[in-house]
Amino acid sequence: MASLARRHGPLALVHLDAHLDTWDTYFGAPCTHGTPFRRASEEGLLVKDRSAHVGIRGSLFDRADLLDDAALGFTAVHARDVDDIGVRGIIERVRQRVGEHPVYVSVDIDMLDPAFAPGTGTPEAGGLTSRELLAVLRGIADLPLVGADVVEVSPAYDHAEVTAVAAANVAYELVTALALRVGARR
Ligand SMILES: [Mn+2]
Repeated sequence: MASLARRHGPLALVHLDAHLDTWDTYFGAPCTHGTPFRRASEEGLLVKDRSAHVGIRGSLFDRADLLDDAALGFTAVHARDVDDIGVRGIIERVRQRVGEHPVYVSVDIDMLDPAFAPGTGTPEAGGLTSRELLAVLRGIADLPLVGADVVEVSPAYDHAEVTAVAAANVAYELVTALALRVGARR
């Protein structure tokens, strides 16, 4: 993200995850898989008020977690919101949030329900289906995507490659969306 922000300026972030990942410290440490977007925000890599989490349902450790997150400039589409607004509503909220800003998409595979992604380190019940996630990614594929990642796939906990299949399809959607942008710049 740092190198992309040097090239494009501060980025919008679409962060699909069960967890906020904006804690100040996680188990006492400042640089962990629970803190990357707090650090990115502090380093000026994110444009304020253009970032969104999608799929949030993880444990809160402190009364201030959600307030701190909002103060960093995030909005959160919670997993249970899907029941009310559907995939179309998620896409709409993300698109309004990002606008025309260069955007980075980070997919933590644990945003999916453990039924669709059992192979991950911090599974949380009540997540999205892989069909819903792929539809969200397809629905934002024409945003000005400059970079993306898929994280937290843990083969040791996977069964019948369920998680690997989901993650591979997520990566495919992201790579094709990036290819769209490269094609558009030509
Ligand atoms: Mn997570």
